[in-house]
Amino acid sequence: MMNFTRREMLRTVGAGVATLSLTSMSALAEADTPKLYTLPKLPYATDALEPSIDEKTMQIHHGKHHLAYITTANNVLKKYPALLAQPVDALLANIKSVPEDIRTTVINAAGGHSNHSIFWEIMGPKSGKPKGALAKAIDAKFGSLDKFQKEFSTKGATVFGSGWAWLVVNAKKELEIVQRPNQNSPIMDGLSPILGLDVWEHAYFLKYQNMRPAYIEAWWKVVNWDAVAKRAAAAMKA
Ligand code: MN3
Repeated sequence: MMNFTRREMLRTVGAGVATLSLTSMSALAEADTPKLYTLPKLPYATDALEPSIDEKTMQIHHGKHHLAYITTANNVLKKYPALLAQPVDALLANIKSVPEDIRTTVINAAGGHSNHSIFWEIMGPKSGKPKGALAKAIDAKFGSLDKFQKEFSTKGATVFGSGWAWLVVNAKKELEIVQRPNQNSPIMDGLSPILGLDVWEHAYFLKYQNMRPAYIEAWWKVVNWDAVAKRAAAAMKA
């Protein structure tokens, strides 16, 4: 009886120790393993934006270029789990919190991750037109949708070298069109991007070669205005 009880007790204690050590081991593993960025899935098929954006370009742009930004960002940030633990846009909003020796790489790579995540989101096979509050804001600021699109297209066409044109909500909660070189995110300047146009050659070269304006004209047909309106509403509220 004594033996049995003792054995029982030992077994119970043993199980307790095993449970405890498993728990602390996984807690340790969690603390040691930084939460890495992952490639977001496209919200549509790679051929869904044809003919404006060809499937091959989408496959390479999303599967290779965007992934490369994520890999670089993870490699340089994995030593800083606290920085990686925040959403990428929060990191960019507070870019000065990033150590100086890795800041340029983070601006390029985490910026590239954020920019492309927005880019996939604001495109889609169903384009439509801006509605409601967004339509009103565009008319109030630019005169009409047509005038806005002309101005935005010009901004996109005239980015020198690689970069982006953005429609942002600024600190005064007004719409504004801005250009940014490379992968510099407007979020770093306190702006909320609601529509972004990638004018790096990798975004259009296979189909349009050097004809960036033709790419921009076709791109308007795949802007998902409902997604832009959602971002606008969130930015106006923030
Ligand atoms: Mn790109």
